Amino acid sequence: MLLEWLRGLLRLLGLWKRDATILLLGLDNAGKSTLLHKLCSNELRPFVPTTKAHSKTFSLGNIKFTAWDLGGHEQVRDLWEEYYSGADAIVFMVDSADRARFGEAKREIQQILSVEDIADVPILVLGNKIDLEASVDKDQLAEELGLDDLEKERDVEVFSCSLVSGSGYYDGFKWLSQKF
Ligand SMILES: Nc1nc2c(ncn2[C@@H]2O[C@H](COP(=O)(O)OP(=O)(O)OP(=O)(O)O)[C@@H](O)[C@H]2O)c(=O)[nH]1
Ligand SMILES: [Mg+2]
Repeated sequence: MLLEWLRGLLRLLGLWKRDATILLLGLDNAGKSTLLHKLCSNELRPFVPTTKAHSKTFSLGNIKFTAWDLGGHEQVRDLWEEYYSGADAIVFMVDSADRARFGEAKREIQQILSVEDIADVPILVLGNKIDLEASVDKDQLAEELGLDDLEKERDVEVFSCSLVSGSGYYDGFKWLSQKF
């Protein structure tokens, strides 16, 4: 309790700094590489599908994030679990306009939620591409992914965002930053 209070005060004064390792997960084409580049350089640029895990570092507020972009193609998803042990948080990205793949995205996030070792790791779910007409809002996305009736203890929050219009993802990271 006292520690929480002290940490809050130090954070307020800008004196509490820390490092956090996060994993960017989600199906291929969700926008993970685009997000990481945007967070590091505030630019939008196209990427070829990620086949090789790579990390980048950026700071938001008082936190220095090291983010692992692992690639979302089915063939490389087996790699994800090798990174779980060092993770402080998971960012799970979903193309919120790609309704045909919600079932596949649900399977993947439910699999992540079933892993005991990361039961305490906060998960930021980003419903990306809300600039597209076909996109669903965060409540519908939560329902589609089976996140609307999670137990209270799970630290999972859904935010809608668009990297193209530049909205929403910062709020998601603000939520995540409070976890450290
Ligand atoms: N309309 C729209 N397109 C986006 C947005 N964010 C990313 N994209 C596009 O989505 C496509 C996939 O983006 P990537 O960042 O390569 O996706 P990824 O999740 O890294 O995919 P993998 O590396 O294959 O796992 C690209 O064509 C991006 O330009 C967005 O907010 N809106
Ligand atoms: Mg990628």
